[in-house]
Amino acid sequence: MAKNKKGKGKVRADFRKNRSVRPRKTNWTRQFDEHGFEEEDTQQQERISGKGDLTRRRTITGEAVDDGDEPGFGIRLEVDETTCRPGRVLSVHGLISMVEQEDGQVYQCATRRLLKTLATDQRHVVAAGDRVFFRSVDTNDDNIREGIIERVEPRRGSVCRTSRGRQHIIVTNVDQLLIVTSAAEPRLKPNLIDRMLIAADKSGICPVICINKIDLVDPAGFQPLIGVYSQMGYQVMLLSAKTGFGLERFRRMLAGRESVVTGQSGVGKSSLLNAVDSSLQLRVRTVSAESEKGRHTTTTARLIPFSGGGYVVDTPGIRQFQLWDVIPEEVPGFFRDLRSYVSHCRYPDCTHTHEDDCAVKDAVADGRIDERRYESYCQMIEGEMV
Ligand SMILES: Nc1nc2c(ncn2[C@@H]2O[C@H](COP(=O)(O)OP(=O)(O)O)[C@@H](O)[C@H]2O)c(=O)[nH]1
Ligand SMILES: [Mg+2]
Ligand SMILES: [Zn+2]
Repeated sequence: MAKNKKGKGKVRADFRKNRSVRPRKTNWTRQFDEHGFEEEDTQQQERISGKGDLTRRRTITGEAVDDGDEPGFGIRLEVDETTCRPGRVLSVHGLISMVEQEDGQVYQCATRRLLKTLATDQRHVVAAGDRVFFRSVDTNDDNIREGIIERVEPRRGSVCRTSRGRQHIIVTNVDQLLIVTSAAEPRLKPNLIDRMLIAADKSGICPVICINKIDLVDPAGFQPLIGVYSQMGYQVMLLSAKTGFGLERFRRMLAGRESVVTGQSGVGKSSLLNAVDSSLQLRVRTVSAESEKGRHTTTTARLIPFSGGGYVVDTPGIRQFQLWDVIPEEVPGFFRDLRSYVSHCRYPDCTHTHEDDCAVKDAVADGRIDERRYESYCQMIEGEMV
């Protein structure tokens, strides 16, 4: 199966005439306006035809792209490579994206209006982690680097959250999801791990289960749980940011990769990251900040360069990180330990909860499926999916 259709061709797209209401201005856009350049100032070949007020049609030269979380009707715009350069979006702040050039310099970029018009959802035009082509724009101040994003590359591996029934990309183009939990304080919640594993598998991101604060417990007590996950092919790491246990392996796991770090607050995410890269200097929750529980200071994801190469991604709190798009019927397919049994159930539409002659329930009964995992499955499809 072809991943991308490389063939160039003219692709047509219908879209609304540019909105009459200008987007809310931030200081950045005001600054851009003062410098005298416009978002829609573009070197792209575009032609406006048709005369309808509501639907104008432009013919855009670009490549058709038929997969990925392609921003904008599956059209990859042609860019002028003499003026555009590749970059990586480190974070998005309203209308402005911080874009890192290959040499590490960071540009504050606006987004070309055509990209916004093509996007099916305004909020998805540019996301943290996007690979983009941008052109720099002259500013009168040598210390200020500004640019315009001209193209967003197709996305692979996005972490999303839902809000009011809509999908938001928290970060995209990442390799692995570090599911950080703690052995105690707060106590381990395996069902939460199960949810995150599904989110990772669904997104095509490799999950790694990290159990921190192992200094607070007897590690032997965690062996059965580790066994269950390892048997399914998941990586599990026992760690202690406090004693340094497992940190060398943890550092190697991060080096050269792009890792999303997630987990409840207080499990020690910041402590772990600081312990393997002192330059990160992430804020560790102090006892006095403990009372601010539930207040997340991080609201947008950001890619932070890791000293050993790659990036670590700081994400908003776990509450906002939900399963996206997983319907109950899909859940057994994401439970690696359940899925080999489902074809042996009597009813093809078996939900493996109340039905007779259910191969999954039989496997639970004779110990081939871990009971806690099965309960986690039931909880997921009965309550929390919707
Ligand atoms: N005993 C113990 N405490 C830890 C460990 N890692 C972090 N902590 C403590 O757990 C609390 C929360 O840590 P923090 O890194 O802010 O967690 P985050 O909210 O997940 O980023 C802090 O008081 C840390 O000192 C560990 O390995 N062992
Ligand atoms: Mg933290
Ligand atoms: Zn069944």
